[in-house]
Amino acid sequence: MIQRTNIGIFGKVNAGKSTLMNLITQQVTSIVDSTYGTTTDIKVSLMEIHTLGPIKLFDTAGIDEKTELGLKKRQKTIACLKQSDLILLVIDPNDSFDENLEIIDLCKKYEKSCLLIYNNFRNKKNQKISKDLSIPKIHLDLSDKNAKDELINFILKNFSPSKKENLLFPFLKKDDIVFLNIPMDEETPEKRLLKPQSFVQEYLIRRFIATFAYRMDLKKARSKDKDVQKQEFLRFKKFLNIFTLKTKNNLKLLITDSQAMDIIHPWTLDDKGQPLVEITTFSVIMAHQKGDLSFFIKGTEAFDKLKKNDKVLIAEACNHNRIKEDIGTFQIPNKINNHFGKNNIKIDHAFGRDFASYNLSDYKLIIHCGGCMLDKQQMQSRLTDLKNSDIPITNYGLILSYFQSKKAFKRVLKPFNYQT
Ligand SMILES: Nc1nc2c(ncn2[C@@H]2O[C@H](COP(=O)(O)OP(=O)(O)OP(=O)(O)O)[C@@H](O)[C@H]2O)c(=O)[nH]1
Ligand code: SF4
Ligand SMILES: [Mg+2]
Repeated sequence: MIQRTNIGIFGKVNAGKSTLMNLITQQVTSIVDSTYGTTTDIKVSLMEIHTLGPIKLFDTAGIDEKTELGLKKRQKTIACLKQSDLILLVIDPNDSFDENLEIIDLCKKYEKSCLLIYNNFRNKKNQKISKDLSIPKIHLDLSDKNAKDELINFILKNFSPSKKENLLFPFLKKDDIVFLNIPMDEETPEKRLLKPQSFVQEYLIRRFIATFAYRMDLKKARSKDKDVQKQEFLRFKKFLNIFTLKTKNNLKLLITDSQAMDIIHPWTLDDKGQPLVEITTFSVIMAHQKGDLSFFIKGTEAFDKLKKNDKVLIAEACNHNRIKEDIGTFQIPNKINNHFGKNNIKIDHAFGRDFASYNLSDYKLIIHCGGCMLDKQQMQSRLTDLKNSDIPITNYGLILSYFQSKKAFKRVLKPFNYQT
């Protein structure tokens, strides 16, 4: 998962936004045309800028198109602004400035860095420059390919991306061992691990922390046939014992797929009910890395406050293949129905990237997937909207541990020093 700096190009219709996109990418990435409202959807380009590192560049539609289609474009543009770290506001100095103030206000509201790019291409003599906004600005002819260097230098001089990164496992050190429990089913893609699994494994190995990857057979582990279940338990124990009995204390953490919490929690307790090893889940790690774990914890506790006829939204950030016993469409709804009685809680689903278009204030709780397909900025932008509206959110790893027991919930948070 490359952490990119997201740079969004915004402005009024026809200000030259797509021309700027093409200047930065040095190719025809976006269509440039004098037709009003040429760019309809967000255009994305991934690239590397020397000293800025990997970036994700967005070209957006103008915010001032007053048609019905224009309002739809505008919604997407504002959603994109929330996911951007830096806003390049393209201004046609011969056009009225007022609508640009809205973008500047949004930058302030969402604490985004903003730079003004005056596009000097029409009727240079009559150019009006807006009052001093104390925002760094530059004047360029964006259709001049040579303007790129000047532009990049201007960006580098006035913007430094946040390099703040959550240290994921501050409690782990070189030569510690981490057990990864990766049950696979029909939803598991061919030829690769799921993103959080490969990300965590790579992250650990890079830091000289050894990983042991294990595939649990969940069907056998949950089998009603006691012999089948016992065999699977003994198989798991055989591997767990390698680290907990012999090397003693080198096994510092077991990370499991959230849906196996019902097995992993009891199977990693000793005869006296004491943990043999600390455990957490891949989705809890995702919440810690991209989100705000304390906000998710608070959200999880909102589950107990749900009442009859309340609405819950189960949100998944992608549209993957769903099997019969899928977590979001089967396992979690089942647990909710078992807890509150069938259909007492209304459950809706949101699949894909279009989270903001749901009427989020209708929901008393959002249960989100691990969000592995979202970058940090996208997840943060979802959380900002929810925080502003005081809507609780939890995620699959947290809620499945919570369903298991308060003790299991505490266990998955303990490695991160969170108390509940
Ligand atoms: N000569 C010159 N023409 C420009 C420049 N920037 C934009 N134009 C012209 O202005 C028109 C609109 O440019 P775009 O880059 O498509 O503007 P936009 O802001 O992306 O417009 P929408 O996508 O419709 O909102 C085109 O006809 C461009 O050729 C410039 O720097 N120099
Ligand atoms: S984005 Fe969400 S639903 Fe899709 S694979 Fe990642 S965790 Fe699962
Ligand atoms: Mg455009």
